[in-house]
Amino acid sequence: MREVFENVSRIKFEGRGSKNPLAFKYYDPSEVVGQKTMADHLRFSVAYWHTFTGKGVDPFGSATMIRPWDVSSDPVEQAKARMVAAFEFMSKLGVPYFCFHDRDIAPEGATLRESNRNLDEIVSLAKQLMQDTGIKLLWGTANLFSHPRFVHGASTSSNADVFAYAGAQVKKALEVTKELGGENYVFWGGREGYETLLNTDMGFELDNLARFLTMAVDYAKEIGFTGQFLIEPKPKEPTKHQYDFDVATVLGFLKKYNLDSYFKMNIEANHATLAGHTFQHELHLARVNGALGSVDANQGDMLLGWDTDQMPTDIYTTTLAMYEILKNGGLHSGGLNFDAKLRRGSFALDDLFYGHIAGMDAFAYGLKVAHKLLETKELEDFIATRYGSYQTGIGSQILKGTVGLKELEKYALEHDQIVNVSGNQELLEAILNQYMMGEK
Ligand code: XLS
Ligand code: NI
Ligand code: NI
Repeated sequence: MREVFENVSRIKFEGRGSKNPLAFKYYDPSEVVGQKTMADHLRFSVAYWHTFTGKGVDPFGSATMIRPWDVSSDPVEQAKARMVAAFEFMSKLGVPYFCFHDRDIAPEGATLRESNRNLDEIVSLAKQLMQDTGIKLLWGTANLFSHPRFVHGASTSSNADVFAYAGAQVKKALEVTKELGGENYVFWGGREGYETLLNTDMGFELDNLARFLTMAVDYAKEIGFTGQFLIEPKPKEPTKHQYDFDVATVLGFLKKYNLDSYFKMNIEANHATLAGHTFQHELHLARVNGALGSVDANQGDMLLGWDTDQMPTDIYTTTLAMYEILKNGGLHSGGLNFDAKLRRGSFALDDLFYGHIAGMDAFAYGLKVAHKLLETKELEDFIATRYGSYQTGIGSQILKGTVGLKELEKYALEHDQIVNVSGNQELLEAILNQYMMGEK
């Protein structure tokens, strides 16, 4: 079969000085950092929807992307050609994983039966290509937001038939994820949220969302799907108020419905910033709650209020993200999935490589800096010293639980001339800069 990316061969690591745009400058998959290779730390994944199915459409303009595989007028044939091209791309890029929604890889049919048949046909091709290339499935998911039937949501729709349809779609998506050896399964809220409380019963919709997730947990057990379930928080878009607003909201929701032991988080950088948090904040909060599962690696634009899903190139952000991931003991079954799309003006085929290489290098650089920071423990030591007052005296009694408000009052009456210590934020930022620039 003729190659689509015929001018590109396997992307190699050439190192810092390289001027070759089709080479890695920092990502050397076999380089050992700490206990693991870079490839094992970073577990990169390509997002099928943006990279292969996305066409560069925006609300003001039509498709711009040059995608030579999109030529057949038969949707199933087109999906097959796209899948073959996808595996050529991923092999040449050297990523170990990919992720998909059911409807990215196979076209929606006229009926649910036909959609399922289309999916089966494409899944068997995917299985073959996965065997041939060794590329694995990081996670699968169901698209419960594009079709007009999901106008009012899926499991939180006011229409019970839509709830049922969404259930059928998740059942099938779980089956194919299992069949392809998927290591995780993602629930992103899609249209699970609301536009106005004038027509919405929020409490009822949240109960239904929990009912739906409970059914998914039960079905996974029934079919023996042992991958990790992930919820991907997002505060807004497409609905004004998404129910899975941020990590804190999702943790509270899961606890309320006794679902917390079944789910971890898939944290997306751009969703964090839309929620008014940093990416690091969301990773950190998930980590300290034992819920850091996987990452949608992208970045937003601070001047724009929507989910721009850009390739992650900001090395400060990737460094602090890798800091959290290393402190988490790694991503375990998760990975760094490039849920990122090229800008509409970056329509050439080679841009697909440039974008992913940029993201992979940014995370590889971040990994090395974060590893160094953890090796010297400079930040960790600072933080430990900062909380040192809890190691002795009244602080240690607070931790042991041997004092109450009465004892605290007695202590405070004798120690009411309080001396605080500086937080030294600017000093720490300067120290971080030294690590970023390789001076430490
Ligand atoms: C959309 C989400 C979506 C999920 C998968 O904003 O990021 O792409 O990752 O459904
Ligand atoms: Ni995402
Ligand atoms: Ni996004």
